[in-house]
Amino acid sequence: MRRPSDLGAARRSRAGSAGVADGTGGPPGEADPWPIFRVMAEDGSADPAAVTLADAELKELYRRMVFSRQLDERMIALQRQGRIGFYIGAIGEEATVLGTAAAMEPADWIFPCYREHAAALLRGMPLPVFLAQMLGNAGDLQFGRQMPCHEAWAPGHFTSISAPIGTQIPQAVGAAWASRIRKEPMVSLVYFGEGATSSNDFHTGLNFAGVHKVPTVFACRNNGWAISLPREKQTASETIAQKAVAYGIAGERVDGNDLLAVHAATRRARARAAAGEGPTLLECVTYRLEGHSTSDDPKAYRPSEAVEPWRKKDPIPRLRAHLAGRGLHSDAEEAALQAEVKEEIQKAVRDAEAHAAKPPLESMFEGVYAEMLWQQREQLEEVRAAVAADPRTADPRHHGS
Ligand SMILES: Cc1ncc(C[n+]2csc(CCOP(=O)(O)OP(=O)(O)O)c2C)c(N)n1
Repeated sequence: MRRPSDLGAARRSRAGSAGVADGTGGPPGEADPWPIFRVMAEDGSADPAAVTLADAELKELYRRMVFSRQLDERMIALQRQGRIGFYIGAIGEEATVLGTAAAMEPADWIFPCYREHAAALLRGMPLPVFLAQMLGNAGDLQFGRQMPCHEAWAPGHFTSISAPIGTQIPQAVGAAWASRIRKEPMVSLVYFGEGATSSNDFHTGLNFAGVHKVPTVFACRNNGWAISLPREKQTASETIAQKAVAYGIAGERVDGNDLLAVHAATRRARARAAAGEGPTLLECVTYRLEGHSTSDDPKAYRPSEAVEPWRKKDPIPRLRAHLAGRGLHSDAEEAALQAEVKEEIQKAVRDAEAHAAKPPLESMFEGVYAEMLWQQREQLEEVRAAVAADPRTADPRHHGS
């Protein structure tokens, strides 16, 4: 990891370098100032001394990675069948999402981007509540006001998914700064893609956090693409991690498909933040294996040959190979796990769809202000009258509570 004290040296080394970068952040013939931190080789092998997670934790995180993959696949299928309106997932990025989230403490707050559903579930969000948000039914804590995939789970300190790019970054910094003032031991973790590192909010958040040594971990999922824009066209910076230099904070590149490395790097970043040593920008190098969302067709701009090398680096088989190599996971256990996860998701979807009640009509107007304004009361009456007069809404489920 580059700490502020040795960032100047890194920068000079980069500035004085000649030759063509090889795309991994280092020019030929020179020590790479932004090496990728890795614990597990691509075949899953690792130095046992470098493994910082206990066997049971590792197995649990593997199960969650499998769960995340299956949930994403199932939700995409539901969207294709017209059963939910929209989905955006994390296929290929599971190690980045879970490795970071699992390294935080329960009191810490997570400020997600929009691919971190596995982190919401890790923080205790019940699957039925997640699915209710997906369907916008009466079980949805947000009363169907948000697009699908915009869950929030306050009991687990998981704020609402943030679709406007980068806005969650200064929010995470503000929350951590407030905790610091109150002397609470909270560190915030904020997620964003590499595209968001070109946003105003990235600058605002990292600048403030750098100046005030705010306890925030900035987790960039560098998945190579901002919808159809490849990383190379997003920023002229050779790496995302080196953007930390400008803010005087620590930066580190991590193999985002290596759960062990992501977890260890996040633990270090959290420890630094908690000790008052300031924030860290973690660049988790990973890849978006599928489309941006269900509204996207990557075939329009990305040849499948570009994806193939990354399929071979899939974080799930890699961790499976690691576990198998250490005698912690067998083929029979894998088959049982896949079947068990499939059944759990299928059953939860069945139950969620059977719960067909819609959110009450009133919920459109409640909760906007502490008390409804006369304008809202008037609008509510208007909607009630319109619904009552419309034969298409004779279904009592449309009539609210
Ligand atoms: C302020 C704003 N501008 C544009 C968009 C449209 N948009 C949605 S996702 C996205 C790309 C984001 O890419 P990146 O930050 O790399 O995250 P990734 O989707 O790859 O995880 C854009 C431009 C938006 N949501 N918000």
